[in-house]
Amino acid sequence: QSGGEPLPDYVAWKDAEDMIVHSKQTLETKRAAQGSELITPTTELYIRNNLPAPSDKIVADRDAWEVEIDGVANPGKMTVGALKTLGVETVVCVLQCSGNGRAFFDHETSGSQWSVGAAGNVVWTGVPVRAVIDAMGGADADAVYLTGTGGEDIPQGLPPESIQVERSVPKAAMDRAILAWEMNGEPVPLAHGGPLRLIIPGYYGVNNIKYLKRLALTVEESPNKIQQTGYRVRPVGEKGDPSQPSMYEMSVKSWITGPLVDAATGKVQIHGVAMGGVSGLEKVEVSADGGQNWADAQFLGPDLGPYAWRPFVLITDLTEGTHMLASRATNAAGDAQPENFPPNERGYGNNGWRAHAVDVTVS
Ligand code: MSS
Repeated sequence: QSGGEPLPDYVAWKDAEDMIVHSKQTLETKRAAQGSELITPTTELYIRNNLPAPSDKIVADRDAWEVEIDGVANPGKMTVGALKTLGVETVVCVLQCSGNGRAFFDHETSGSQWSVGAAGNVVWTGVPVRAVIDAMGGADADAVYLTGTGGEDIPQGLPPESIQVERSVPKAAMDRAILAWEMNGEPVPLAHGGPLRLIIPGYYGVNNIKYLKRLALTVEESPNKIQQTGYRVRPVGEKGDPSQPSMYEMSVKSWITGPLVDAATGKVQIHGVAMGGVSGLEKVEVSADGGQNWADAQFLGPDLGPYAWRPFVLITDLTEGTHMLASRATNAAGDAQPENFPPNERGYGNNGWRAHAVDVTVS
């Protein structure tokens, strides 16, 4: 793994030693840096921007940022300052890009070659979407989706549909969604969507709209490319279309974060992180022989809820030689990670345990 490359200006405050820079708009957290971290420090959380981030002028007066609320009895604009009077809640959830694990597929995929680092566990604080909708007189009866729009400037001459980040999720997600102004105890940095971000716990990263400028209950899904054909799971070689599954709910997943390369013989701590997707974790098993034998790992630290990840550890004996270390999580719904996750055109949703295993040399 490389790392330590110079960081783009808008994220110059991140810890370069812990990041892999794929491009100006895509930075990944190093696997080793994830370690046994309960919460991912903001300074090492990954970055994925489909468009360049807006100017930092939008975070100069955070409480003045306005979000338009539509598809309700009394549509209108609300400032962040006003939202703060409607209610407040904190939720811990995994933020993970749809393409995390893409690098582990055998077929060629376009897009950032993320391994495990396009994911982090984050504490968000904001107002429940439910409270906002209630304050606006309630949702339109015929609404089917909750649609959020990102506040980036659209380059002149381009139709917004072709490029604007706008995503629709089934409206049931509204019950756990929040509009967040705080992340890990600080105002949400511009790079992560400040002044206001839509957070949908349990849903893939793309649905968590940064610089939220509009939130609407809608009858149709967004007409934008990112919704209609982007983030759709389909067979290799096929084009995206609205009939294919959209990247919504995350699946159960785990990976080893250490040791990654070598270890000394004798007792070793094998550690990693695991997530249940949309339900809590039941268990994580670890194998030191490529999946022939498994032992239950121990969770580290408190359970921060069904949408959070949990660090895990197994103390075991390793003998001299090369060992394939693997982890396999099972959630409360009984779903376990598959050995192999089927390839798909854009390389989304990889949670296969074999692809996430590491070969470690013990001497
Ligand atoms: N939002 C906006 N507004 N824009 C953009 O671009 N992106 C997505 C989300 N949101 C965007 C948004 C994605 S795609 C992701 S992952 C996320 O975000 C990330 O985050 P951060 O904070 O980490 O950067 Mo894939 O599924």
